[in-house]
Amino acid sequence: MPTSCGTAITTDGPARLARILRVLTHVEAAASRGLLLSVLLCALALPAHGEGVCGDANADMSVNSSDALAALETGIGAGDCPVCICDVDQIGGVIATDALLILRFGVGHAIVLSCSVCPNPFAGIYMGTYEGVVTPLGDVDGFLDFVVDDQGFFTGDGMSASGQTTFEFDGMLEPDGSFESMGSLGTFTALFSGQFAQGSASGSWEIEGGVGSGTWDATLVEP
Ligand SMILES: [Ca+2]
Repeated sequence: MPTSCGTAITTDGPARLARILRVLTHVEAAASRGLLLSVLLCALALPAHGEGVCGDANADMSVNSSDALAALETGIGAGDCPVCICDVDQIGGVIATDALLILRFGVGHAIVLSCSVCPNPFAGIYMGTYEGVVTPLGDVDGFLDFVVDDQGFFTGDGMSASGQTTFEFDGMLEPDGSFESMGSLGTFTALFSGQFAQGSASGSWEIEGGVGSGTWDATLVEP
């Protein structure tokens, strides 16, 4: 096979090459097939170059031939790399062109990858409950609901069935779905903290001065 790289293929080359060839048989344009194969062979032989989220299909903080292959597989319906990661020219969705751009970037070509912003993975509408103890109110419990937007900003409130207590809180999620945010419980200032997971969230709350604390949990009801 023609390649201008002039260096040996890496140790996992044969298995990856077999996968690449299987994928390439599905790419329709012969010209694109030859070009892609040539660049893929180079990518197998050269060290990874570059870091970043855009183009990093496997989220290992390096953009290389593995990511190009994931984009290529996605382009033919055999993979699931998100548009916001693998559509690196923001044209036409994830297609073979994106795989080629990722490859070129990965082997050090002067290419700028351009991705759209990925929606926050925890975005949606949540509903749940809270409970705890507040001095001098005693036991408190009730319902809460909140919304997380595509950027990870959340806002919500809660209220007991009797109207005895009310929550107000908002803030921004960390990339891992955790947060700490100041809010209010009735006339008190309270610190809310929590952790989002797939389809649910839970955490705790504590009123300034230690006069109250408790827990909360919620379930995603509408993505
Ligand atoms: Ca594209």
